[in-house]
Amino acid sequence: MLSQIKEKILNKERITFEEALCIYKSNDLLTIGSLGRLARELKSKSEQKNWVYWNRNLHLNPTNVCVARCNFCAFAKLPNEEGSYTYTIDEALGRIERAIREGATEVHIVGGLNPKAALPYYVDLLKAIKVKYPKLHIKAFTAVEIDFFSKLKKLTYRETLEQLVQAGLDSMPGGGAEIFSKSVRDDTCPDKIPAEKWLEIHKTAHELGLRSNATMLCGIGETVEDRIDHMIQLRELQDKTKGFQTFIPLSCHYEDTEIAGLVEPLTAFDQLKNIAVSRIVLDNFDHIKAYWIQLGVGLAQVSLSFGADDLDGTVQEESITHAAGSEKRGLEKDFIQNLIKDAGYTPVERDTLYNVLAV
Ligand code: V47
Repeated sequence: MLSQIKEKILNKERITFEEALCIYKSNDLLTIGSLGRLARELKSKSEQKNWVYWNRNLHLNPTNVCVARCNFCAFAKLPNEEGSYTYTIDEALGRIERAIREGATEVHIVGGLNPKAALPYYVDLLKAIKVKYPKLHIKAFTAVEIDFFSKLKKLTYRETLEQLVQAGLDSMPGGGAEIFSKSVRDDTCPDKIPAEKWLEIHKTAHELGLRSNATMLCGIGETVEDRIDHMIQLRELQDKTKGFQTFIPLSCHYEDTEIAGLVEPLTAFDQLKNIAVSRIVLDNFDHIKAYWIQLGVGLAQVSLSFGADDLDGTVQEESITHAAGSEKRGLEKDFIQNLIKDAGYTPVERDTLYNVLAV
């Protein structure tokens, strides 16, 4: 069956749900890796077949106060809970300043659903960032936050996004997607918007000319069928809008979470299959990201042979996965470049929109 799938990849034919399931069910990991790599190579222009992208960035999480309760999240706190925080604009700028000194070209901003840090706060923050760092690309807000801001101000998604774009928003990250399956969402993140709304907000962003990413959080009790269904829903929207740049399979970390011990953690096989299957199924996404903060640098490097073409960035700050036990944060640029080179690829520094900054 994997050989038939190879034929389809070579003929650039679309992979079905059943074929994706067949890949997940196989344990022929090296063949699966070669299929992911093949799909990646057939997508790239000849000089780019060997490129792996990275950037200089920081993740800024301005508040951990969150009215939603997700059982996989160790980051969220109640308003007056010990350890809760909300940065002032100056504190946020200070954190960016440190990363700018290391050459950051992108700030990735996401935070908790905090009624005291909603649209007016973020409009001020974005404007302040653009005044101080006009060239810094602001990739910010999950669809879940956009929905929250809209409801508080009784605005449509379009109006909310327009205000943020006017303040300096350049693109959107892919968070908050978790797993689209209703039953898994009900069990793990019942306060979050359903899949249809997540997709509607990204569609609206694309219509406004914003590019965005998409994630899938694995290891929260979902089945492989749920993962494939998630990818196919993204593929369908991408057929319509072409606004997604990158897909990022995320791997749950469990420290200090309610879900710890209730689900089977992902194995290395699972994580590598997520990379390969997403590359094969998401034939209309240009990039698949191996997010080293969650995969670890070793598995992220191996992912490059499974179809991933992006290692994310230096990530000088990050709090969400860190709260759940990841100790990884802040890679030196030379280290990232060597990881890529040692895997046989050419490191390419990019900006957020995949313009090449240095090969
Ligand atoms: O939305 C929450 C996930 C996401 C945990 O767009 C967890 O370029 C693991 O979206 N263990 C935020 N994951 C991260 C994210 C992201 C990361 C890198 C690049 C991009 C991009 C986006 O992290 C959340 C949620 O899905 N998350 N808790 C946890 N315990």
